[in-house]
Amino acid sequence: MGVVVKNTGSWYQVRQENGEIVDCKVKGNFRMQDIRSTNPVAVGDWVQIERSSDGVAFISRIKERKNYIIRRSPNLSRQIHILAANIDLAVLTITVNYPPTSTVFVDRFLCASEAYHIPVLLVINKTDVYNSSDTEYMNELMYLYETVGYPCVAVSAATGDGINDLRDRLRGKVSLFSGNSGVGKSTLINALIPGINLKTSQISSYHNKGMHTTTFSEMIALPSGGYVIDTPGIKGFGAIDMSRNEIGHYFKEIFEVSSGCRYYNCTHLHEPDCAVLTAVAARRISESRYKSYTSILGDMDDGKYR
Ligand SMILES: Nc1nc2c(ncn2[C@@H]2O[C@H](COP(=O)(O)OP(=O)(O)O)[C@@H](O)[C@H]2O)c(=O)[nH]1
Ligand SMILES: [Mg+2]
Ligand SMILES: [Zn+2]
Repeated sequence: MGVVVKNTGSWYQVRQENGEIVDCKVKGNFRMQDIRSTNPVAVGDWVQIERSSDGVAFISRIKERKNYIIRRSPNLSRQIHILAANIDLAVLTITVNYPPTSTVFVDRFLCASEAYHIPVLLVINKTDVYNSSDTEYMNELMYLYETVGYPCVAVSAATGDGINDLRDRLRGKVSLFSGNSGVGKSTLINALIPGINLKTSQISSYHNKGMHTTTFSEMIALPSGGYVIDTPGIKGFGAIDMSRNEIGHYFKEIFEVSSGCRYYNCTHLHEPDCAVLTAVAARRISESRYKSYTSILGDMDDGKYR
């Protein structure tokens, strides 16, 4: 068995157990778990390869996935693209400033990762350029998310601060790197793997999103053990099928408190005897998390999720 580390069009790079990388094609018509996807095999898939008589290597079998994340094509609504499979950890890199990251963006990501059952590590990068109020806000965010149950690590890819701590947390895992453009994902991977030299984007204005400099997802082996997956141009997870009632399940602290609501199908917006509203009023649930929750519900009403 080998693991798919890169996919460029119809070719797949498979890393064998002995470390050898083999270029492969896909054999015949693959149907995996009834998924209608544009790619039958994804980065992170464990596969069996065979060689044909003329020496071409083919992927002949895919091991059942423990999870996978998708991007839905906006126009062909039934078609999906599998971004990556078998992820142990989703690493969401954010910056408090340069550029600022909204908590709604973070909470949407956390909500989707709960739905996918993928643990998240929050990495706050660029600590080297933060002034005292940026740092104060960063500490508040770290306190909030640690309390909710998401580990956080503050780093500077530029100075190397916190990188050893981050490296320890990635050891032996397949980690998917996500986050807005310009937050320093590629720079972080370069800091973790000296000599890899991923292209980074110089962004002229932090008010603009950085340019996407890489185009294919790639799984990169960490010298300390494990892999990182860089999904260029992908800020987070694709939309996932969630019903209105499920959203509250994917906010850990809302879910925990919601057993105290009077109605089993409480939306926590306006119902009487809502334990969530009580907890928000008492500041046991953070206002920013609650706002993100209502904002996702609002998106559903606008048809952004199906
Ligand atoms: N000051 C500072 N700049 C950083 C840091 N990490 C990345 N950058 C810069 O931020 C910009 C975007 O980085 P890049 O790695 O391309 O971001 P990506 O789009 O998330 O992959 C580049 O100009 C980097 O040099 C950091 O820790 N501190
Ligand atoms: Mg990048
Ligand atoms: Zn409620």
